[in-house]
Amino acid sequence: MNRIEGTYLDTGCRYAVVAARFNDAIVKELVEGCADGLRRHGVHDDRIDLVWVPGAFEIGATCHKLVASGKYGAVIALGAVIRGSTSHYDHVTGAVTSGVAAASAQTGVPVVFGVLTTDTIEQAVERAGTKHGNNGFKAAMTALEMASLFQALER
Ligand code: INI
Repeated sequence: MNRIEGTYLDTGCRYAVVAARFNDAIVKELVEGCADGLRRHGVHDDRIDLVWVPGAFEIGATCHKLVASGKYGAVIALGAVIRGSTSHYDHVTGAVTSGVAAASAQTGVPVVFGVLTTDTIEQAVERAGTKHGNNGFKAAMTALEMASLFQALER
């Protein structure tokens, strides 16, 4: 049996990070965690492109444009959608989830879903560098693993 899986070793590829400005106090922490994760695994800043978009709704189309360029080994989507008291939450979470999945499926480039979808700001803070770690750092680990896996699958 051939077992094929990715590693956390840097493949030498470029990475793009798409970050939503909405709830930016939280998203900035995710971006920092993500950059920290990539740097600690040998990815120099000149191989990381950081793209800011207004909100999570705009993430999917932006990821699609980036992966379609063929320049990146993986793209990482970061944002924070917080339920609050409106139904806007459901529309935005639905759009960003399907947008990210479609961008990856249509191009064969891994797109990592590092978007927080929480009921409260406290839950988001807990996932942006406090109690539950930093989702941006975890997204960076997934990006390294998926870039390496897809490289192995092409061999
Ligand atoms: N965008 C977010 O990234 N997070 C949210 O919590 C949010 N809420 O709750 O409204 C949000 N809305 C903006 C949306 O993503 C778009 O930027 C906007 O609708 C313009 O298209």
